[in-house]
Amino acid sequence: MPITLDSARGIFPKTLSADAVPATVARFNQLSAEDQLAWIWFAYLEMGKTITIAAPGAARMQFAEETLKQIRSMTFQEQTQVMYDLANHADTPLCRTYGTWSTNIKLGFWYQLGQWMEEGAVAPIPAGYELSANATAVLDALKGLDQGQQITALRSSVVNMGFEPDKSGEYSRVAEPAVPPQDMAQRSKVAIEGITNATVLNYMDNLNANDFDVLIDLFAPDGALQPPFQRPIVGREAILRFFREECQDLKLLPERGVAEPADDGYTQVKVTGKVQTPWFGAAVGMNMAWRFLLTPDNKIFFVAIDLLASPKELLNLMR
Ligand code: ECH
Ligand code: GLY
Ligand code: GLY
Ligand code: GLY
Repeated sequence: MPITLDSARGIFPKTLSADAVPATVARFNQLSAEDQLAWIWFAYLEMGKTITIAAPGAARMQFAEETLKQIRSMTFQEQTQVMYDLANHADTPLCRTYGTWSTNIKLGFWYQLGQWMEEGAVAPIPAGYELSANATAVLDALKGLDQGQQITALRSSVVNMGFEPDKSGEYSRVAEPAVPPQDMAQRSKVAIEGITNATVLNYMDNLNANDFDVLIDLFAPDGALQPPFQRPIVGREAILRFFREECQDLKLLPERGVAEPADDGYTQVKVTGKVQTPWFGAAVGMNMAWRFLLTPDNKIFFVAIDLLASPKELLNLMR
């Protein structure tokens, strides 16, 4: 059977990903805008008991600054309306601006609003707001997930807000500037039990070093990368843009893996381990798998990154 993107997506089918995350997000999406905002607020307070979000860097905040200033100068009623509009995906200028921002700018924007809500400079979620029964049930579901899954669900609720521009037409995306790759002298090398494949090791090391130009050379021209719960991103150009916009300062801590021959001289490799995001640092270790399909000349034809259902999955290297 010739290898295709579709067949590649099915390698290591026994990998159990955290389906509870999209399930929770789907239930969240059914809630009213009012409930959604209060739900996020309560989820955020709950999480804040055990972990803190790192303040976003200035490079990131400058893009949201104008919008934030504008919101800060509004009345409480207007501020509340803006938040409802964002949750409702309303077609307003502000919701359109939000839609052009990268994930990290969106998160930084809400981080700032959250601070201001706590300080009383921005309209708070009304004290004593009572979540609907549905929203309470979805919040309970969230509390039952592990922390990596909780922050993933929280992030997607933020990413989905605003007015999504038509990505086929003219549309200017706004992302923070790329950081320079880490100094050679400061780089460390991963060691993965059971794996000696140079492409896989270089993938981890170059992503950890923010060395995206070298990283992208590991991919075949028609290669694809599938982030957790998303469709594959296809082709070097699109993958490189994703790395620059969304993948700065990640920490990949792969632990073990298995490599096996596949059809047509390809090799399939599964690696499991932890990943840390700069937003939470070492406080949250997400349980992840990487499923690679490598061409006969050892280029990445496909890699899927999965958020795992449980820590037990870290030991599952079965086909
Ligand atoms: C308040 C109330 C009103 C409404 C809102 C509020 C604010 C909410 C805030 C939420 C902040 C949430 C944050 C979440 C961050 C989550 C980050 C995650 C990162 C995961 C990254 C992974 C990377 C994996 C990858 C690997 C690869 O090999 C290739 C690339 C890639 C409360 C005011 C909204 C402030 C900060 C989950 C898994 C390993 C695929 C990227
Ligand atoms: N401290 C979160 C970030 O800037 O990525
Ligand atoms: N935006 C995909 C991920 O970081 O998981
Ligand atoms: N989405 C990349 C990060 O967690 O910062």
